[in-house]
Amino acid sequence: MLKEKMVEALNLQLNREIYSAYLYLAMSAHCSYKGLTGFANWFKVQYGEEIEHAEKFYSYLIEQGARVELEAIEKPPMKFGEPLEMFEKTLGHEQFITRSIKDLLELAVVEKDYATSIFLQWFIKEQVEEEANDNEIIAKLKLAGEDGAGLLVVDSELGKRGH
Ligand code: OFO
Repeated sequence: MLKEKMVEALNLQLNREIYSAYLYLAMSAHCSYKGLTGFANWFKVQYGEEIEHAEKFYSYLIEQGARVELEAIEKPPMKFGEPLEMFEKTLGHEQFITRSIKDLLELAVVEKDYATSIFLQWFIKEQVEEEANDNEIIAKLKLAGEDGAGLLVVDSELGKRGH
């Protein structure tokens, strides 16, 4: 059985994952509006991944017979600027999520909650991957610079990201 402190922290993370999904859906809509269909695709796939992350927390709480408490989801911004700025914001958000997962793991270790520690390992690895993907795209966008043709090459590459 999970301790109350842990149930609260896991529910908070569930909310943060849903917010991540919401944020990336808003970014996808913004890119579609600007005609950047490849970027829109990338963020839409990311939205789906975040829903999966949220569902992992949801299922873990259910499996442990713990309370699921769905809190309000914060409204994401509507304006994001140019693609480079968007990916810098994305990286910043993922760094925040990484810290949040690490805090959860620290709590699990302090509480000697071995099951939750093991459950969180997947997220620790996933965050390394997410930050690496964002850094890679940021590097490409920096190379493209102000060059519209370069931006379209990155857009077409991101359009290939599958579900
Ligand atoms: Fe983007 O990894 Fe979940 O939030």
